Amino acid sequence: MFILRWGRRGQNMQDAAAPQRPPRSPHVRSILAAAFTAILVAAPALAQDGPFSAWRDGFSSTLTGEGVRSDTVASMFDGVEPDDRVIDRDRTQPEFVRPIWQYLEGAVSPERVANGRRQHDRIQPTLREIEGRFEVDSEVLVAIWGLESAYGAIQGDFDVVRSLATLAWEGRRRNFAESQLRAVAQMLENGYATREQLRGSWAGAMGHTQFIPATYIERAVDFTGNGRRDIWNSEADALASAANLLARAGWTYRDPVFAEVALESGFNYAGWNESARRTVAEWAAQGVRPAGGGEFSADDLYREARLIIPAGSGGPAFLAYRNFEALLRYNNSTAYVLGVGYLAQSIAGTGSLATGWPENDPPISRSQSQRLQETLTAMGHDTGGVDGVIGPNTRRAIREFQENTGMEPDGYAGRAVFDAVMSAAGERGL
Ligand SMILES: [Ca+2]
Repeated sequence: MFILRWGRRGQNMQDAAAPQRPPRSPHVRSILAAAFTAILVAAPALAQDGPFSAWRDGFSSTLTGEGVRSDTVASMFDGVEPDDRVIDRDRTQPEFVRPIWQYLEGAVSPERVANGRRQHDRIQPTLREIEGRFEVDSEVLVAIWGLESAYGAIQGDFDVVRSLATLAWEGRRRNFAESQLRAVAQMLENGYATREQLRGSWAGAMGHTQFIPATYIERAVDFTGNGRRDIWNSEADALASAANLLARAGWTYRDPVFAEVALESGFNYAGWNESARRTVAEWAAQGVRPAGGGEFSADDLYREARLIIPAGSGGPAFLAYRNFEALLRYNNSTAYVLGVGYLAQSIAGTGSLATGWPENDPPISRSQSQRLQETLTAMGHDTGGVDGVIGPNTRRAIREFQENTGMEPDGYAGRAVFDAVMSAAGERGL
């Protein structure tokens, strides 16, 4: 079994790699999202209330009404026009869902691991100081850095104010974009950044660790003590800011993020759900075992964890500990957190997964997901609508179908369950 304790080299680690398109994060947006190759399908048309200038003038008045100086507002919006590239990216959804194993392969590529080790060595004194102050494991910080910006190499070159103004005007994410722009105004007025410095991803994530403005205001720190929280140019400020975010999200120093586990034959999938938290002792009583054999340690038995099975019963299973939940606060995606964990492990040592991924049972596409939802609904299983997105309701409907037909009810929307549903529907003349 593999449980990694951070901070020491030469431990077991996994090599394999992961995902779904990471959903948009509440705190930062992963550059990994950009790595998802996709055939782009237009989302439903969105209504803009009027010309861009109308939104800009209205929001400018709102900001000054809230006490933002008019020269600050002018510096933000003077000469800014909407950016079509931002609208395109916001309106398109990928047709193909990238399998988690392909995502992990990219996230934990040999090059990223080698660069991570090199960076970890290069800035070790700084990392040690950050660990000392925030009690967050340095390999995890380096892994986040590697996934967010390729260790600072790819920070994004969009004008963040222009991107956010475009999103606010477009309307679908207006509340998000306007609250980020309020944070931008605060950044400028506090002298945290210059207008020219505000560059980043198309959705407003900035710097080495890709913080959106509101996260910057809440969590960025000036670790170097020069009066600036410089997440664009100071690795120390950026990594300490990520450490601060994780510390505030409940990180426990030197605790594992997750452990791969094996499920005994006869494991009761019907009694499992991915949000249930139990002690490892309780999981063990239900037939959950360390993946590499042996027994859980005494320390492990008292930890609380969720059991996650990201690619269904044909793939690996993991106990997700508290630090896993803290990393979800950084980017709310299971694939992303597994990627950070694997990369951190790989930077600290080497290893591999005990269980392979079900490469013959890849996740189904968006249009197949819609067809699956329609068909399950016609068969009497409530998927909570037909939107092509596999969420908790659809997973529950899949599990009902799987249970009725003698499959393991794991809720995984892969090719195998899709074929089984289509064939059952055909037999019933649906
Ligand atoms: Ca600084």
